[in-house]
Amino acid sequence: MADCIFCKIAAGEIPSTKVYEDENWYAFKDIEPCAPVHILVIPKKHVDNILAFDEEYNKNFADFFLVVKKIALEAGLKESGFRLVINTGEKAGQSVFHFHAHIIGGKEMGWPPF
Ligand code: D5M
Repeated sequence: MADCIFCKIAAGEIPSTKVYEDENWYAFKDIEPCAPVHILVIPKKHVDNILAFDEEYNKNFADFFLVVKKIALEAGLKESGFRLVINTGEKAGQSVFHFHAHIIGGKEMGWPPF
């Protein structure tokens, strides 16, 4: 999508610190890390957020959790565990409107998260 910063990152038009890539997914280090490990996982095919999913688009997410698992294991998060955060909508803290999941780990976390 034109003028989408994460589409440009996935296409290599804007630099990022890549940690994973396959045909459908791109993952890179968050520029403002809130933990020792803070990785963003994005689909290469643009969607604003979960609220924009339909049944057809959802098919792209069949392997989403396996991709997250692979990235988390490669980041060394098996023992410590990790948090997967998907801010959806401006009021919930979404600032970039291209779906992204935050993989956050490497530190103790509390609950609730706010
Ligand atoms: O999270 C959006 C996240 O995207 C936020 O943690 C900063 C990160 N971000 C924004 N621009 C970049 C670039 N260029 N590289 C890496 N990370 C970036 P949200 O859930 O929308 O608040």
